[in-house]
Amino acid sequence: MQQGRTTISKFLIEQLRGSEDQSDLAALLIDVTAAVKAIASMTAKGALGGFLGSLGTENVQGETQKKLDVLSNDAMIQACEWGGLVAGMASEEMDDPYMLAKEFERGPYLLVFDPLDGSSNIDVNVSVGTIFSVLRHGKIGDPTVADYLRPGVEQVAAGYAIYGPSTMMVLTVGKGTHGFTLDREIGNFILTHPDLQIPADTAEYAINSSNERFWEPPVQRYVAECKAGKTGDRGRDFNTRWIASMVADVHRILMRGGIFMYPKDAKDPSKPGRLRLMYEANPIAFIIEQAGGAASTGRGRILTVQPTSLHQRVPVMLGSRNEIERLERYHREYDSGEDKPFASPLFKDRSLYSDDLRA
Ligand code: AFP
Repeated sequence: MQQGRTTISKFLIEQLRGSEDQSDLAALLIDVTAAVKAIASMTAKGALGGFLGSLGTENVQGETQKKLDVLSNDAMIQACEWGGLVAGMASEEMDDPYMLAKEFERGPYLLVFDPLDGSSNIDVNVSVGTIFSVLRHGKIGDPTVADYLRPGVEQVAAGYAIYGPSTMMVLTVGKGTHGFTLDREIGNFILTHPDLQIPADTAEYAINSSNERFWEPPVQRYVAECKAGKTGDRGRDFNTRWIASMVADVHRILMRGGIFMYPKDAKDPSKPGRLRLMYEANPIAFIIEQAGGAASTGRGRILTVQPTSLHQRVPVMLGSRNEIERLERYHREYDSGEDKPFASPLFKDRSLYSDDLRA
């Protein structure tokens, strides 16, 4: 299809032509696009829109809610609840799934989303995003929480919007990963990045290094080797980036390769990572795999994790396939006790990670 001319609506209709999801899924994704345009308009107004700052409330994660977190959540609900395409919705900003108003027809899909990812950056004008995931409901009537708890391999669509210098949407319906840029003059998303492919190798890694002492040894080993550069085992120098908006770090990786890590850490042993499985890790993992990359917990594919709760967290390592395979090997060697370099007391002292926290 014509790069620079194909609208997102035409692209979805063509991609889904003949599939069992055909028109309904395209229609739902177009409703999501309408919500994204509304959120893009609010974020672009910044302080002039009165949307900045916090509400003084906390979400189910115990995180301070920004005004735009709630306004973005409302935009997603209002755009998608009335079209007869979803049976229910779940979000980072809502403790329980959203029950449609009784006057609205229930549809075949479940929509799960993080309405404004990276919102701690919104007040400092750094790129933020919206992440969404679509599952089939496959039942009659309103969904229970259990109906949402499906592994990521069952997603029928996933994507994100990034509100940056330009507003883009990147999505997949299981036939590759494709990028669209918002043409504000005509108010439409235009296909600009068809068939995105992540290079298998990279020299750029993204992780919040202030947590280093809390990481498991295989992650410490991997990052230590990157930092050692030419003088170390990798024999080449690495660069690092950390935007603290997952969507922005992931978008960079889709554009030029790289690896993003938010591993399990011992900072709060009750949390197996910071990122949420259902509406951050799973949709992004689907996007990454469809672009030829890999997405792992360190000990297995993210998309095969069986969810046990709506807001559960999971360790996340994703991006250039050869780097993820190396990280998974380091985790296997650590778990089996083979990783001699990390049996040394040096790393035990540096790491607050004790064996009893080993998964
Ligand atoms: P917020 O939405 O609270 O800003 O969190 C963003 C995020 O979930 C993800 O987008 C970032 O990659 C990660 O947290 C940043 O976490 P740190 O602030 O611990 O670096």
